[in-house]
Amino acid sequence: MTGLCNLDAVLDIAVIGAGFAGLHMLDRLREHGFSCHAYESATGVGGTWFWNRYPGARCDVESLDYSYLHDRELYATWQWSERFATQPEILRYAEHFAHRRGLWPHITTGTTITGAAFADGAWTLTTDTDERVRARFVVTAVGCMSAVNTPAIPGLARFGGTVLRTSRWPAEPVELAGRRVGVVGTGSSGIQVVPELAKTAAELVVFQRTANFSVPARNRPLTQAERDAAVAGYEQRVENARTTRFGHPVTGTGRAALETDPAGRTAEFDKGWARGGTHIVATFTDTGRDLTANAVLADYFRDRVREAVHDPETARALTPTGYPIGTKRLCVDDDYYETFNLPHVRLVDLRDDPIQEVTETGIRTTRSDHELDVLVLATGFDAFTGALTRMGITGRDGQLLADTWRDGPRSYLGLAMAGFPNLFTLTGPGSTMVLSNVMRAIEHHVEWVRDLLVYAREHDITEIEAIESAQDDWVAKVADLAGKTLYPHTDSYYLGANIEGKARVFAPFAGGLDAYRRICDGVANEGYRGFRTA
Ligand code: NA7
Repeated sequence: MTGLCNLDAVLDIAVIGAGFAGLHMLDRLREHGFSCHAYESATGVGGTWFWNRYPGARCDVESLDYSYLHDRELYATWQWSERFATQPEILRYAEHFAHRRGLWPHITTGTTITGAAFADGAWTLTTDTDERVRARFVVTAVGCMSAVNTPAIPGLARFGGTVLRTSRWPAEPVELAGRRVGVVGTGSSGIQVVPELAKTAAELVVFQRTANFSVPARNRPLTQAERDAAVAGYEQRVENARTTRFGHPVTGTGRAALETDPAGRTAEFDKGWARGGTHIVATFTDTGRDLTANAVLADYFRDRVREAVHDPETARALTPTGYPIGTKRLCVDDDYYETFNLPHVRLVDLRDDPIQEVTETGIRTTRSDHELDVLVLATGFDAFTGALTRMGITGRDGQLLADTWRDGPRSYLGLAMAGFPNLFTLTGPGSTMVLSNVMRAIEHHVEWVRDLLVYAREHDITEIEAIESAQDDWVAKVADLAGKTLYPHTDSYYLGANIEGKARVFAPFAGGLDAYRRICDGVANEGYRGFRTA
């Protein structure tokens, strides 16, 4: 790893973050001869896959889709071992890419950007190591889910045992044998970590605020025949990235649930349940937009929970109610529900029995004291905006991004902001983000920003900034699309509802990656319509 670059020099481009987006951006910029460098808080590359190394951490997108496509040789040679890859394997993949493309010397790890200010046509970045970096352009690649949410549970600091966060899990092994472990949070991370912790902990207590919908992964090793078929189908996969809503095809019946008889519906859902993974939600065309149709799918899931969990009271508490399925991120699990049949695993339903405080020895709820040695927080993130607003980004006329976004994020295409020239945000709020395969979104954004920077160089453009009115139109479009979905029915991180005091604004572009890509192409083809250049 290198140290910081020569501080008297002004880089063409500074990249913030060395996860999948930052690595790919850095590589593309280097290919085009820009002077560029990436800065990364972690002591290695991989972003979310560096940090979220809790037992059971896996991608909920299938490995053959959660791969870079822009590097054809890599796609043909990397051998994913399982249908849904584990965190260590995905991290190895990121590290391998960095080696393969010679990126390591151009990345400073273990360095957090704590401030970014635009003045006199360039950005000055400050770091937690008291360094300064100057760059004409900045590209943020900080991820959608990287700013950790630590809940304001009274007494948390007083706990005498070990506190672990799924989002900052230690690299060294954690000894849990014989210990009493509590897990707070039952989103994707909680649902993945619980079955693994149950294998070693003496007692496991799961504190659930909201029961989530979860579908079995049906994970298994990939066969060589499957890998070969993926390589043979590479061109089609690239085409799918351009032409499908999620960046990969999702197979359904093409029919509406409400126009299918109940036995036919159940038969189709059974197929989806047996197949595993999230495809089941696309079985019918209407469950994502019609509440009655959605309830049919939700009821199917609820029946599966009641089937899997032996104790009726625990089954009742684990059964999600009160919001449409799919409006919070659908979880993908390995034996999550079955874990609650084990004698040493207990569920505490915080809706009935809320947390009062954390004590020195455990968690006190209204009805009981739960004695614990280890407390695991699987409490999520200040999603989409947190990593950007916490960075101290100051644009034109000293305006702080955190203030500008106080009433919700405002961007043009999710990629740029009025008042913040020469700054581009990969997977920023207002892009498709987690509503598409994020690998496909990353690849789109990286190529698009690369093209824009090449265009700027070719046209001697030194400043480029989103125009306020174009941004207003984009913000209105994102809101309009969200309003046509069921998402606003539910408190979720999509809306910022998981963070106290955060503006409730649906941040992702819900129109699909294919439509989003067409719009971005149109903007570029019209000489970057909606941008002011100088
Ligand atoms: P999520 O999906 O935001 O889940 C966080 C969980 O933590 C969720 O069950 C929350 O309950 C719970 N939570 C948060 N604060 C509290 C407090 N104060 N008390 C009790 N429970 C709390 O984060 P994940 O890390 O699981 O997943 C994030 C993404 O990573 C996921 O969507 C995938 O894309 C990968 P709530 O539902 O808010 O009631």
